[in-house]
Amino acid sequence: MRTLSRRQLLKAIPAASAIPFAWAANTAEPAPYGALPSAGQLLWHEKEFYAFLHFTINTFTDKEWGYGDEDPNLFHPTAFDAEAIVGHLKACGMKSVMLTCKHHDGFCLWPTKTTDHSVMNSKWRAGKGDVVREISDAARKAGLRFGVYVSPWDRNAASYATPAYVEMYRAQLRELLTQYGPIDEIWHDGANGGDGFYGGAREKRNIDRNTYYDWPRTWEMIRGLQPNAVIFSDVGPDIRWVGNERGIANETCWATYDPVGDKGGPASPGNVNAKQSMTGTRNGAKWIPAECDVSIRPGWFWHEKENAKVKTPRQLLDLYYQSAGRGAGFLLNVPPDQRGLLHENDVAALSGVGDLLKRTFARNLAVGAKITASNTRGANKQFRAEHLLDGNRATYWATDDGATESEITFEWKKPVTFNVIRLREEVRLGQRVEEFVVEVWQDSGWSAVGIGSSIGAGRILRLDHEKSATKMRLRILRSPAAPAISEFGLYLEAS
Ligand code: FUL
Ligand code: CA
Repeated sequence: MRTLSRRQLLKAIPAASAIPFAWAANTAEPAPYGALPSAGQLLWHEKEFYAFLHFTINTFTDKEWGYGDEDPNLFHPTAFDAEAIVGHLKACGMKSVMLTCKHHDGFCLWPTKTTDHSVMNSKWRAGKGDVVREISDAARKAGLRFGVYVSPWDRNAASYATPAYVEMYRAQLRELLTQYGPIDEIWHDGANGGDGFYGGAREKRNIDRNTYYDWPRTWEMIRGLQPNAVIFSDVGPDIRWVGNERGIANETCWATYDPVGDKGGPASPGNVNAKQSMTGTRNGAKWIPAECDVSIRPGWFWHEKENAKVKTPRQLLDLYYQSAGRGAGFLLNVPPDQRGLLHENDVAALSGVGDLLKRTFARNLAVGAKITASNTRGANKQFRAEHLLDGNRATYWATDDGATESEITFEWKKPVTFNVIRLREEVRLGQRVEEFVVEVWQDSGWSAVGIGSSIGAGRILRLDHEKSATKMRLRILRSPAAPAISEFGLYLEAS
């Protein structure tokens, strides 16, 4: 009997992918690539569109930043209704709500033991009110998650800029993280230090942004109290500021990120190179995806004079594409008014964008395609390309290691008409793909309709014109590790 060399043997066995319906068993998942998301970050990636509520004494004084000397009685919403507010957020598809529990003026919207400057000393609900309780209860009841914004800068606190204040700030966080159920996200603002009331001193106080708060210790405390919460600041550790307040991530936006300070050197909340935050760092050491915070109005707080300046549903949809459509989070601020309700104009804009989003993304028009993959990992069913169309982020198409340039072809019996393409990568395995192109078959050749680099948790390509095709392909042009793509969607933007 002739013995075959290993090379000849391999040649004699047909490539597994060429054998129809003979799926192999027990192929290992691709090895994770680079920095990876935590369990909390994976949950965060699913939120995509969620609300910020800027609400405090500023709502009644027509200010954006309170000085810190305001009388607590100024806080007097006449018809505060947490369930009504949350109901509007839920109706437009938002998945969570983050409340300014304390803004820079130091007024606490919950009955804190750490300061007198709170709802306890306001006549609103005879000092028995608790905005944090009502919003968090309403959120939970409606199936939304709840997050807290707690300003590190406190223009009311006499102790601000001394070590005692850092303890007070931690005590405030401890109250919020232990008395209001599961917290989804904790927001540390980057605005730190400057003029303030400071218990009557009325002076300017500056702090060293890199050292004063001893952030690592605070974050460790948060982890102990709410292990699944993600922590946001200019530099993470879990979610990073996108570097602007316009709600826009860069077209290429990596979830990995190595923050650097404004002038180089170490970064910290309030000291970061914001331009870099828009893009992140390819192959950065940590998974710190971007969050795009933007207000539905020019200001963060409600002002009568801005009632006519609420963004339109189309503008909000644009922002959705430029944030959630680039792998980032879309944190849209909708500030309650002096009644303690969302203003009618804001409600109309929310419902408008909610409707556009729902109608646009209701159905993946690619479903029903005949799919052919240039390579399927281990010829295993677990990694087959059909997973791209099942609407489930947890199932994905992957290739063999080494098959980093690969393609999927979709064919339909009738032409599919679309102008929006959405891709998702299996981010549990890291951010892998570096370059891809989507092409349609026209006449007798392929023509590119969209190209991109980062995919991540969600990447949307919006085309200038509608396209119709009976045949398309997705080509992964560059990926340092076998691609792992969980979704491919085609949509027609609702009019
Ligand atoms: C900024 C703050 O100074 C604004 O008032 C607002 O809260 C925004 C979300 O963050 O840094
Ligand atoms: Ca899938």
